[in-house]
Amino acid sequence: MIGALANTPDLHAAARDAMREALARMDAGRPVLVVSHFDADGLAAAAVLVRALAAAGRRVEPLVLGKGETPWDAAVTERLRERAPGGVILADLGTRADPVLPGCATLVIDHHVPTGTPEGAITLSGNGLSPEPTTALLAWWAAGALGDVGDLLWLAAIGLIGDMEEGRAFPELMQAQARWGKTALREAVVLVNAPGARPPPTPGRRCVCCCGRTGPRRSPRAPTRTPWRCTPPAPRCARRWRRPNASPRRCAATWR
Ligand SMILES: [Mn+2]
Repeated sequence: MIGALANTPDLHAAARDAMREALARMDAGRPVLVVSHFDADGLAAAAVLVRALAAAGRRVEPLVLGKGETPWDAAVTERLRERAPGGVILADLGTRADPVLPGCATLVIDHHVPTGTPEGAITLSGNGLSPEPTTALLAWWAAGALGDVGDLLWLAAIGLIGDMEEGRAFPELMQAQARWGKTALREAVVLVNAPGARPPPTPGRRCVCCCGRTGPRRSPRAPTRTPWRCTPPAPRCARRWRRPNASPRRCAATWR
């Protein structure tokens, strides 16, 4: 095991300490950039971190990476640098030795097999723990340093359910299931991981269907019904198609 959770009797306290130390290293005058994977665990971790940091009065911005992107890609690194963050939190994106933004305070929260120990960063790795906490749960433990995060526990559960193999029992999951309902949490994970889900657009990408170039598009599931229309009418792509009296659905269009 590597990082702040290795050889500690109290994982929760160690995670909170790591968050405190990471924030102390960051420039509080500039936003914390929370960079995350786009799956249920990564999104839930980002949501926990952004909400908890904002509630604690920190400036914070999320950045969800697209499919196939890593923070170590030159193009992604450039996007991170352009944001001029006061610090970076990498959530569920893997654990590597190379710093993403050298000189910028970094907290790595992850549970994948590390390929190295992050240089100059504080690391919360769940890899090697049994049971293995997912990134959203690690983030929730760490966010405890910022105040009461009890109301965000459902997000940790989303990450656990999204990534978890059968039989891994965390008390946090059972608490969340008792409070919000097993079915509701499972359905939320299914929605987040819906087959039509696409990573969010990166700057410069446009959604073909929502930009008016190809006009309204028929639902692939109901090709004979009224065409789906994009609401709001395409000043910015909202990634969702709506029709009257229907719940929002994910846009199945391609990004380019
Ligand atoms: Mn994960």
